[in-house]
Amino acid sequence: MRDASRSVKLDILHGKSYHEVMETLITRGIVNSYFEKINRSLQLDAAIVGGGPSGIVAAYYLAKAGHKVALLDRKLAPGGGMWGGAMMFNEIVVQKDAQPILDDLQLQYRDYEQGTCLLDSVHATAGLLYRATEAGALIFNCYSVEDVVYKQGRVGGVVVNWTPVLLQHMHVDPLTFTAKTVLDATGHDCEIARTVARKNGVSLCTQTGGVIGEMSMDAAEGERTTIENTKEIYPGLFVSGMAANGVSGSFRMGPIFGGMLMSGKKAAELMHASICAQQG
Ligand code: 48F
Repeated sequence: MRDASRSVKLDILHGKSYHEVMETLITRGIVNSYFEKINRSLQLDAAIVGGGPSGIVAAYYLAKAGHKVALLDRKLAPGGGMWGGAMMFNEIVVQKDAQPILDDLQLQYRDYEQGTCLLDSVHATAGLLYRATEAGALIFNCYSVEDVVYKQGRVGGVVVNWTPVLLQHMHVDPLTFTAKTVLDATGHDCEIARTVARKNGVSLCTQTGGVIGEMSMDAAEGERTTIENTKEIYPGLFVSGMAANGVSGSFRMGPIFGGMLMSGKKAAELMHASICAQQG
């Protein structure tokens, strides 16, 4: 028997077959909209590699300052190590020093002890992603940054490929997004800093000139140094979050996230200054 709701859709689509038209409409909308998004990202002010808390916060403040920002994350769901709280207990601790950032991003928190507060980690991660995209940052998920654009002694963009292509070891060449500034927010592995040092034989702005690698856990010290270590480690290349401590050989800190948020904000401020200086 013929379904009445289907014949209404046939009318709406000017009498053409529902199956013919609707599928094409859906595909055309997605393809055109997606390629328009890529086109807008070919020449960026800031390319942010890694969508953990520090990268998302950096994307939020840079987009809010009016810059062209894209954040690339290899996972289907950006958010890095924040979704799962600690050992999948989905709560996180944030110091009050980072409260202005929580307020800027309109995240909900409850007071805890000794100048800290508690947040639901799913609410916090979803909230960061929502506010960053609302501010105008474009997020490309399932993108792995496998290299950088490197010209005249400066990092000038990112070389990207689909994560499934890399996982399957397919021999497929990448594409590039150029950028005035690049942020390594890749977390514990400091992937972009390692790649820049290894491939180009250059010295980074660290005690050894290379990626030193992170130390074991000291929550208070790790939090303090994450912010201190957030800097431009090579012309055009900045580091934030756990990558900042990894590059400079400092401590990990576990499920306390104020340092990550403040590091992301500091990275955005440094990158903003660099973008403005390049614009003259
Ligand atoms: O590790 P991650 O959450 O970065 P973060 O901002 O925060 C660290 C904390 O989550 C936690 C901690 C607590 O205080 O120590 O670990 O430093 O997120 C890093 C993101 O980068 C992505 C990865 O999928 C993750 O979402 N990523 C890593 N390498 C690449 C990448 C790459 N080469 N290309 C694209 N994305």
